[in-house]
Amino acid sequence: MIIVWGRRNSMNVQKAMWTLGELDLAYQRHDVGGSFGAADSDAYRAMNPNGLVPTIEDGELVLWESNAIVRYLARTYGRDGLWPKPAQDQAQADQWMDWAISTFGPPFFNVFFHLIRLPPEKSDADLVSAGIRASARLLGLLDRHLQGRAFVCGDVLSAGDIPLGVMAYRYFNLDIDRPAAPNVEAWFERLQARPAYQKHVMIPFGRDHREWHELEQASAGVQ
Ligand SMILES: N[C@@H](CCC(=O)N[C@@H](CS)C(=O)NCC(=O)O)C(=O)O
Repeated sequence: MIIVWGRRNSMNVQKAMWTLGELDLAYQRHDVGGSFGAADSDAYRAMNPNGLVPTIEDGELVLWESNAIVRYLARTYGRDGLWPKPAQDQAQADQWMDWAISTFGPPFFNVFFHLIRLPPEKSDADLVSAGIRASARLLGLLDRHLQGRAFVCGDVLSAGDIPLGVMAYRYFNLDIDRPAAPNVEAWFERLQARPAYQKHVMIPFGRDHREWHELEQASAGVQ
């Protein structure tokens, strides 16, 4: 049984949860982070000195950093291509996972954070506009890559789709202008058809701690 520490509306926690769902692995999740606190406790920091979510435990292994968690789960329990066998395909999966957090993530995070998580009076409109432009430009690059491919590494979903897929749900559900990106849109449609994506990613954002706490009380027991 894999233990997951983290709140369900965190993008980084969702990468781990979606991967667990795709692999049909048994898990138990504990609410930590945001309004659920505890990420700053000594006990939690003994597992994850960053005081951030997610952290997973698998037997003796304690692991943090969401992309490392996705890779570990896909490598250890992967089947049907989640961690592809050819080294070249693994490298492609790595490439898109790293690109998601290092290149697409920072400008897009500004958009999401300033539109959803900050109160309007604290939101920086210039940062949001610049982030929207950069996100659209970068997704244009992904759009060209996805031409003729169902998923980022080819015909089947791989770890390479996971970080980008979690961000895509946010991108396509924000009230922003989006230039057409037909291949990204078709890929996003394919993700939305997956039960594990529906369960772990297609959930409300929770604008703030209070709203998310209320939403979680209404869905008590959802793992
Ligand atoms: N690089 C880390 C970043 C982790 C991170 O920033 N997690 C956020 C949630 S997405 C967090 O813990 N925020 C504080 C909190 O939820 O209390 C990873 O990918 O796991």
